[in-house]
Amino acid sequence: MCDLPIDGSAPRPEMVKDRPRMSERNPTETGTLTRTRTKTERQLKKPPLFKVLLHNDDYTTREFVVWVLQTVFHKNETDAVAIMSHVHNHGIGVAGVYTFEVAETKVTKTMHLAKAQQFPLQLSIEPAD
Ligand code: TYC
Repeated sequence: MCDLPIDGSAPRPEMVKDRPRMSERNPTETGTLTRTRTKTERQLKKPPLFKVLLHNDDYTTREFVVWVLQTVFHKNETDAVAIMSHVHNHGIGVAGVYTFEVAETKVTKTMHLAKAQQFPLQLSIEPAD
């Protein structure tokens, strides 16, 4: 899927995902017929993934941690309670696995929410294997 102009005008090059890139067109213009691989045919690199880790503390309420896991990390109640309990019992646990920017945004949001309630909740990010 890509966004095309709604007025029916020609899409700009960056809107067309399957258009061959300049670097892939026949550069010598010899008249030789070449076939360029579409984006679907090219090897698409998967981005590196990162774990968002939740750290236990003695002050943040279980209820707040479950709420954060549901609202920021989109866990259902069962999974949220299981993750919170794991962190409570083992000291650390995975809230979710994301690309770096998404992981960073979730950490920032959660820290702000925790600070607003004066909870010392700590999170960290580490590369997923
Ligand atoms: N240990 C906290 C309590 O007993 C609960 C808690 C769980 C806090 C997970 C932080 O990441 C955490 N109230």
